[in-house]
Amino acid sequence: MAFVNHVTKNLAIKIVYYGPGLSGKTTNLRYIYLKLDSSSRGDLVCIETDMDRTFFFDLLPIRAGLIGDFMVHFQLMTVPGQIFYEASRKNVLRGADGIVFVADSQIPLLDANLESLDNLRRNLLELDRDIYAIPLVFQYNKRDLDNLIPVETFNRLLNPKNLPYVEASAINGVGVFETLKGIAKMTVPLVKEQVLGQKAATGMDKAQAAEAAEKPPREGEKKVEVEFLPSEREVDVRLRKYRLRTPEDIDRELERLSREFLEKPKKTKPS
Ligand SMILES: Nc1nc2c(ncn2[C@@H]2O[C@H](COP(=O)(O)OP(=O)(O)OP(=O)(O)O)[C@@H](O)[C@H]2O)c(=O)[nH]1
Ligand SMILES: [Mg+2]
Repeated sequence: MAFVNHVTKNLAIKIVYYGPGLSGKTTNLRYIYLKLDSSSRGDLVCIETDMDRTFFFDLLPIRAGLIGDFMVHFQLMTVPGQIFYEASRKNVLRGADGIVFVADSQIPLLDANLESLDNLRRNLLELDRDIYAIPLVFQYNKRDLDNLIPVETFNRLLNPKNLPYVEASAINGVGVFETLKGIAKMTVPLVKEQVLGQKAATGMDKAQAAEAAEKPPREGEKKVEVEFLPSEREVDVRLRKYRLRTPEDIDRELERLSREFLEKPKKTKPS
C-alpha cells in the first residue's frame, strides 16, 4: 500500500509494470525518464541480485503533484518478464497500488501474453489480492510493427472486464504518458481514500474510476492534482546499478531508495 510520511507530507504510490519478457516495460520507464524534468524524477535504478539465479528489475521514482497537502510520488517499477524470474516478480508485486500490464502485440506472442497475465493473477492471489480489486491498465505495445494481434482480440482475451487500455509504441514514446496518466487516474482516488479517509470508487470499472478522478472537490476538500513536469532538454539515462543477494536486501534497498528520493529537497529551476 502507499507509503505515507505524515511529517514530511510525502506519499509514494507504487505502480508495477508487468508483462511477458521483452514486451517493452523497461522501454516505458526509459521514455518517462527521458521526458521528465530532472527536478521531478530520480535516477533510473536497476537492481541486480544473485541468489540461486541472477535477476533484476528497474525502479524510477517521479514526483507528480498533490493529494490534499501531500506531495505525491510514483514509484514506477518493472518486473523481469522471463519465465524463471518468479521470485523477483512476486517481490516487486508486494504492496503494489496499481499495475500496468504491457502486452506485446506481435501475433506469435499471444500465448506469452496470456501466460503472463495468468502468472500475474496467480502471484497476486498468493499475496491475497484479487487482480480485479487493484487498479489495472492494459498497454498493447509495439503497434508500430506488422502482423499485430487486433485490439478487439486483446480486449476479448486479456481484458474482458473492459478496463482502460492504450495502444502504444513505447519505443517511439507513443502511448507511454497516456498509460501512466490512465493508471494514475485509477490509483489516486483509492490512495486518497486510504490517506485522507475520503470516499472513492472501489469497483475498478473504467467509467467509475475516471469519474472519481475528475469529480470536482466537495466543499472543504482539496482537489487532487496529478501532473508530470516535462523536461525542456534531452538527457542521457543515468542508470544506477545495485547488486543484492536476498529478498530482505531488496526490501531494505527499496525502502532506502524511496526514502532517499522522498526526503531529497525539490530542486528549484535556475531562472
Ligand atoms: N518495435 C518496437 N520495439 C519495441 C517497442 N518497445 C520496446 N521495444 C523493443 O523491445 C525490446 C525489449 O524491450 P524492453 O523494454 O527491454 O522489454 P522488457 O519488457 O523490459 O523485457 P524484460 O525486462 O526482459 O521483461 C527492446 O529491443 C526494445 O527496443 C515498441 O513499441 N516497438
Ligand atoms: Mg526490463
